[in-house]
Amino acid sequence: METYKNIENGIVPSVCSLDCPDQCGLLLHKKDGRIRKIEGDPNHPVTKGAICNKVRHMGERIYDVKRLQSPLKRVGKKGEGRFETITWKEAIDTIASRWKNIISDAGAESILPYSFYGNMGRINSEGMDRRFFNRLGASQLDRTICSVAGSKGYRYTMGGSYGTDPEEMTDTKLFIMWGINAVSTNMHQMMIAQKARKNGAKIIVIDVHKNQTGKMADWFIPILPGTDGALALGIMHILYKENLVDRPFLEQYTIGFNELEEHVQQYEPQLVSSITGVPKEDIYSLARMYGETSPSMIRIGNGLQHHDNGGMIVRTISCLPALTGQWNVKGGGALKGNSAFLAFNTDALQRPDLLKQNTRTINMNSLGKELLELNTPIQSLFVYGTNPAVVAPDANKVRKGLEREDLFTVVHELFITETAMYADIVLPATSAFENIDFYTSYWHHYIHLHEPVIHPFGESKSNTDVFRMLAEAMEFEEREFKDNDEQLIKQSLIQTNNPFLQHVTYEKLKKKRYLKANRNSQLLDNLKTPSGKIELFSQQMKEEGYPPLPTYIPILQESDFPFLFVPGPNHNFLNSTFSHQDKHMKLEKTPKLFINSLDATRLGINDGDTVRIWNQRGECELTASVGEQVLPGVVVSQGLWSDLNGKNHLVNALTPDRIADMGGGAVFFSGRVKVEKM
Ligand SMILES: Nc1nc2c(c(=O)[nH]1)N[C@H]1C(S)=C(S)[C@@H](COP(=O)(O)OP(=O)(O)OC[C@H]3O[C@@H](n4cnc5c(=O)[nH]c(N)nc54)[C@H](O)[C@@H]3O)O[C@H]1N2
Ligand SMILES: Nc1nc2c(c(=O)[nH]1)N[C@H]1C(S)=C(S)[C@@H](COP(=O)(O)OP(=O)(O)OC[C@H]3O[C@@H](n4cnc5c(=O)[nH]c(N)nc54)[C@H](O)[C@@H]3O)O[C@H]1N2
Ligand code: SF4
Ligand SMILES: [Mo]
Repeated sequence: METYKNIENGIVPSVCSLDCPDQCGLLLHKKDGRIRKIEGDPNHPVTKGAICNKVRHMGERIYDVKRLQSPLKRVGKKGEGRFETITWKEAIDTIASRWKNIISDAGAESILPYSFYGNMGRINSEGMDRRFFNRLGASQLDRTICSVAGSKGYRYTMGGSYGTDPEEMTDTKLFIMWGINAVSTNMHQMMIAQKARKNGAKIIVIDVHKNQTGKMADWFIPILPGTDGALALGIMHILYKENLVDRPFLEQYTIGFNELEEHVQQYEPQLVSSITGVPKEDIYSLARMYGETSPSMIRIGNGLQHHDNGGMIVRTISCLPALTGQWNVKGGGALKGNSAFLAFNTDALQRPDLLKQNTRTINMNSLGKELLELNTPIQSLFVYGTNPAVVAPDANKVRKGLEREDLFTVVHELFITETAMYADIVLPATSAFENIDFYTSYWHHYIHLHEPVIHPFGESKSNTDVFRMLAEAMEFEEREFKDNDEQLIKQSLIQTNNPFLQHVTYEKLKKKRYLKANRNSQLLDNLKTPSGKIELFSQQMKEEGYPPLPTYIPILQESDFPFLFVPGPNHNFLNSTFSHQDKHMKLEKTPKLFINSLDATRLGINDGDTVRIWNQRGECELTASVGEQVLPGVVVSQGLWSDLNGKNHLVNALTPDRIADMGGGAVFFSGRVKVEKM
């Protein structure tokens, strides 16, 4: 069979590699060997032929003239962006010799890999790289920037990232989109909800911003940032009091329901209203609607857990479907993440056994601090699949760290990003279209195999190839570094203990391209909590120093600056990806700051004014959007914009690098700022 990449003219199947829950099946139209058109695979059971605008215009990015073609070395000052082309041999030799010196001087722990999921392909994002850095004995990176606080909170209740199958939600009667901008960030979730709406379902959105999703809701409930835990407890208070709980379910499948009943008595709707800003009557209506409608579904987003108390918020919300017995109803329950259904053999892929010595672990959210303050300094940084100069919190600190003359930085990228501007060596990366890999969604239940659909761009190389080259240059003899990509995938799919994936093999996947996790083994009988039940009371939490019952803990009041600042992602970028493409920038127009008209009037700010927002960490300039989309005292921006164009658009200059209550998570949305007209 002709491989897809060799097909010059025709339609070839692909998968979207971006860090997005939908993980769409794609069809690429090729002409003269180039991708001319990208569309959703109409036969894919979840994608159903629809994809987002961002990826429909992915070609702009793949063939962008700015895309890197060959390795570079720095010739100017750090951050200046002056580079000279070098060969792969010179690049790899330079890295290996610098690392050998660093290791003999200060130990391998002085080297830090820094990566995230710019490409969700498993072998490229967490395969050969993990083997390499384990064998090297480098510092370990705790990859906490995205969803870890909430996932940990959810796990205390449910035992892992197990939720409702989105394909079962077509008959759901109530959707609560809680802290998720699904229209922009999970469009197929919204498509499913809208289809259900045609059969009478209601869509409630609880958010701090009446954004793309809030505007489509049947009922939008604005809430003050970081207070959702209190709202969930207020709902529980009413559910118990009005006997809207499913007692037989609670008795059979949960522990702690009696303790919880007593505990939530303190969360009187009046008190909850004063904390959350949600009127008391609305709390009653919401609780009754939730208690009386079935099937009901809570889609728990990522936004509401980017707070100091984000873990506890998700821990708390995830107790609600148990109270109403919704886990026993088709299309009912909750969905924070579904990755556990597709858990594969990470040990076989990543080989933690190759790590022979004790090494320190560094939280990726503290990058700036760790670059500047560690006693045993990080001497070399290897960045791939992420753009920390823009996406990591407290960005000015990150950049100060990256500026260190004694830091040897390598960046493997498709573009000269803001981070690559600080690199000593830049290596050109293939796009996911150019690679073989497998993909496991964290929302739907499909695992995909992707075969290369185009040839590598210029001299670019995949992550797995780069780490194989580095292994050779570092003289690692183990055969684990000789495994090719196909072998890496096969090893990952040798299942050990995931009952939902036993039927999946490489051969089957190659034949079918995607396969669905098998949910015939019952979730409620296989819960991975210590008790095997849904834990409304968690002894484990108690032992780890948390309140064992869901509890409202406010976010830190970090300063007296008047506004809480919520800088989320936007519709046309994917984090900072696409923020360099003219097409996507034009679609997104300008970076806005949403502010309530009461606040704007008081500050003399009109719609469309340029405003400066600032705090103790930094500042940036945005365009005011005045109205009722946010509550007074809250300002919201959208998008991780580039500042390479000299524009002062770096929102993370203002975000705190504190660590959330659980899992070492990020707290992007718990910072305070001042706003003034320019
Ligand atoms: N178009 C697009 N899609 C994306 C991304 C992107 O950048 N652009 N990023 C991808 C990634 S990596 C992720 S993690 C997901 C994230 O996507 P989502 O899960 O949607 O998370 P966010 O967009 O960060 O935040 C969701 C909502 O939470 C709200 N929010 C903030 N604080 C609070 C709070 O305290 N309470 C409540 N109730 N709401 C709050 C924000 O206003 C926002 O509307 O999207 C993925 N998909
Ligand atoms: N203020 C604020 N900050 C945030 C967030 C927020 O909501 N607000 N969201 C946070 C969240 S949830 C996340 S997940 C992070 C995401 O932040 P990042 O993980 O940094 O995501 P991107 O900005 O998309 O950067 C991914 C980079 O990987 C590169 N890349 C893509 N494919 C490959 C490949 O195959 N190999 C290599 N070597 N490189 C590749 C891309 O070119 C791109 O520059 O941002 C976080 N930062
Ligand atoms: S970014 Fe998300 S919605 Fe867009 S094509 Fe990729 S997986 Fe689908
Ligand atoms: Mo994320």
